[in-house]
Amino acid sequence: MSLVEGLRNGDKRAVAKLISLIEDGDAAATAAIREIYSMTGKAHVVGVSGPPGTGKSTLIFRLAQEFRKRGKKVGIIAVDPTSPISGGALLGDRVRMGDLASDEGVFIRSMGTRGRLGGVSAATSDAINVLDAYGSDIIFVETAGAGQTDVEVSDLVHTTVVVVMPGVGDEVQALKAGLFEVAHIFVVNKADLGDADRVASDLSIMLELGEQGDWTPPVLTAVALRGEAEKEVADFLEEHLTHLRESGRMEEKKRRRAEKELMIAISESVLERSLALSSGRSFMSFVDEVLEKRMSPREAAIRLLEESHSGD
Ligand SMILES: Nc1nc2c(ncn2[C@@H]2O[C@H](COP(=O)(O)OP(=O)(O)OP(=O)(O)O)[C@@H](O)[C@H]2O)c(=O)[nH]1
Ligand SMILES: [Mg+2]
Repeated sequence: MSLVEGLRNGDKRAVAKLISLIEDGDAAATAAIREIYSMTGKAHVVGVSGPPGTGKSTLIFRLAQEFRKRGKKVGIIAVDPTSPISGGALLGDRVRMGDLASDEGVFIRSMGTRGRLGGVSAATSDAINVLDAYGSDIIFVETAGAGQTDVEVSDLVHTTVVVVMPGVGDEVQALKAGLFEVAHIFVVNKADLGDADRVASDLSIMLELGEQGDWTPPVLTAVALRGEAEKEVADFLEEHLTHLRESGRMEEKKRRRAEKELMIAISESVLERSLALSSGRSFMSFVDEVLEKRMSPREAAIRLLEESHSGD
């Protein structure tokens, strides 16, 4: 059975295999994505971001349990750009994961980028599409608070949840890398440990000072560890999805996502092309031209590209 057939039949192993191929940048993944792409676009994609250790994974596990109770099929991807080892952080945590690991209606996976030229955005975008085509109703994408990655991933999701915690100094300052602007729901977690109310009011003040759109992000305090927050967060996730649909913003989001996906694909194709050219037959002779100052690097590059196009 092909991977795509496996995916259609709800085989988790096919999904896992496909995501490994995506991480590697394998051509088989590219072919599979082409086949399944028309089946995507149904899931509610939720980004969960924030500084390291704030309780993002804990909250996601709780939310997954909550959405299972609501009859939804759940996909979870933890994006870890620094780790080449897939299945690390998340899967190592079977205790916190509880019965989710064996639940047929939940797919959990952490992923790195391994050999993927397009990097984390390309791999994440493809993995979202795989879980979408697999039939997930809701997909959580955890990003490790590495600033740029979170913001990039926010273009690929419908709703962004930002999780912070009290006790690390200026918590609000920690969101300056652009995360603050993309958040739809704030969760101040670990309310059992510190002054979550103060952090929540700082966030609320900052929100009031900012530009008011047609969605005002709620600021919730939580103790994800004890499972005291997921119902409320889940309600707001559903509310935001309804808001997107009813306000017409969903169409805008879809267009932005399509733009982002196309840009990611262009960048990756260009990188692949560059790599192919630099290992091609003519490359060394053009290096000689540059070395001997007969051509500028730019001129040599243009000639090299022209030559390769005429050979297409
Ligand atoms: N006291 C307390 N600890 C919590 C709470 N939520 C999570 N933790 C603990 O905080 C630690 C980090 O939680 P994670 O869920 O792994 O946090 P994370 O944001 O996913 O961490 P990274 O993925 O490493 O950035 C774990 O030891 C959790 O058990 C909470 O509400 N209160
Ligand atoms: Mg985590």
